Amino acid sequence: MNESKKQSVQFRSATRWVLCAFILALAICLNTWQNIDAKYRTESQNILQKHKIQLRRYLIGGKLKLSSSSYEESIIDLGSQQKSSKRENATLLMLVRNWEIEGALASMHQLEEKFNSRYHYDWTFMNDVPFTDEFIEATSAMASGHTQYALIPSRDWDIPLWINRTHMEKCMSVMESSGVLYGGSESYRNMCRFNSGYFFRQKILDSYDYYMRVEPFVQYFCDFPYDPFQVMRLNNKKYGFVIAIYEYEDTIPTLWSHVEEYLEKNSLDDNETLDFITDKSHFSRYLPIVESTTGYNLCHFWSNFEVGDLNWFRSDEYIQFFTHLEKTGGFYYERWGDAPVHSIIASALLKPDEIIHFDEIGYSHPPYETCPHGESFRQVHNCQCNPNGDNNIDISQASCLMKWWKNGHGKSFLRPKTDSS
Ligand SMILES: Nc1nc2c(ncn2[C@@H]2O[C@H](COP(=O)(O)OP(=O)(O)OP(=O)(O)O)[C@@H](O)[C@H]2O)c(=O)[nH]1
Ligand SMILES: *[C@@H]1O[C@H](CO)[C@@H](O)[C@H](O)[C@H]1NC(C)=O
Ligand SMILES: *[C@@H]1O[C@H](CO)[C@@H](O)[C@H](O)[C@H]1NC(C)=O
Ligand SMILES: *[C@@H]1O[C@H](CO)[C@@H](O)[C@H](O)[C@H]1NC(C)=O
Ligand SMILES: [Mg+2]
Repeated sequence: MNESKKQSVQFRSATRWVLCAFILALAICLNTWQNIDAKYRTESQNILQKHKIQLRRYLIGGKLKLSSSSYEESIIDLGSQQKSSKRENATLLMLVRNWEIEGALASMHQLEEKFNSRYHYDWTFMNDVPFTDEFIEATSAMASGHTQYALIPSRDWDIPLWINRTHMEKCMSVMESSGVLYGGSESYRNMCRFNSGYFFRQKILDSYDYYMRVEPFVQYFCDFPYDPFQVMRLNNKKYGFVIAIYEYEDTIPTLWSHVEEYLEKNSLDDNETLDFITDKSHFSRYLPIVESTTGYNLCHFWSNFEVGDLNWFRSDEYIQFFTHLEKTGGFYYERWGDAPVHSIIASALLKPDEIIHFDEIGYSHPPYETCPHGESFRQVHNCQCNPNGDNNIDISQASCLMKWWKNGHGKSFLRPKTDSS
């Protein structure tokens, strides 16, 4: 054999070995892929099976325990009736500016997908200036129910004439320079006063019993397991919330003293719910996140999501209380939010079981969100949220929910036993 022939044979046998090694590697890989493939297939079948069992137990009226603050069978059982239920006398409600159209549509799309496409409730939009054609067209197209639009009259929105503007402007610039959120904003103050005492008196809402408030760029994480309006009516609820947090005290320096003034003159038949906003104890896991300097613990239901009974808001008791607060000028000289005002009046006038925490509604209004904790619940209702994530406020330090559980209605096993129970 000459040299070149020898090299060629060596080369060919080397090629054969490389080829063999390659085929062997390929075979091993394929085998592993197949194993992984099979593993995924089994896993996904298991999950499907688990999901099916849960869905069946849920839909066929078994007693699957949902994540619920109330443990009231009547509310949990509504889940299985949802398909046959008819519409309540209610509307979805958004106060919004024309330039917020993108956020308005984003919120609408989510609420339609997760809830309203099954019910077709009306959408009501309110604005202090006329809505543009573009806004009306786009929101009407997004809604699965009728849409209607209202222009807020100046007397319900703008600064009342009896407000001392010189004084107001002085207060505003002090608040602004000390960094109070929206401390220098006049329009934010109009919005808060309107949402505290005037939205429910707009003519366009006269024909409804209930509303659900919607804001631009909020999110709904789960398919609604029930119609919240129906839950409200069947259980005689007047106010519903999903998140409760602490207010910034420097927005409401004198609010509580005016509340006390009112309560001294108008004694309550039943002050049980007040414990929610006056309980200053804290839970051993946490140091208090805020210390208030008054009897008010600063807890309030976060009003960017709320479901309310309009007839309660329209009642003399609510309006008298609101009017007493309004006359002090605090909406303008300070920067009272509609959330503490709703919450304080509700806690004074309503019984604990007339307020409901909608534990089953996953919701986000930056920077906070709430996500149902029950794993089965999240699977059955296609939730897109992480109950253990940092943003879930439910039992974090910034949340007042534990105070609601303790003093309000709901997880009654957390409350000390009274003689009657
Ligand atoms: N028409 C109108 N709507 C307003 C005005 N100011 C606020 N709003 C609406 O009132 C609601 C509350 O206002 P936001 O600006 O969201 O106030 P917020 O939720 O306290 O604060 P953010 O953290 O900024 O969301 C939203 O639905 C706004 O679209 C206003 O001047 N005119
Ligand atoms: C309005 O407020 C200013 C500044 O606080 C005060 O000097 C003035 O007397 C007030 N005017 C009235 C009519 O009360
Ligand atoms: C809906 O509620 C309004 C306000 O309470 C009431 O006037 C109206 O009659 C109700 N409509 C129906 C169909 O019940
Ligand atoms: C509720 O009323 C009782 C009896 O009048 C009183 O002792 C108690 O301090 C009141 N609670 C609050 C929070 O005001
Ligand atoms: Mg907002």
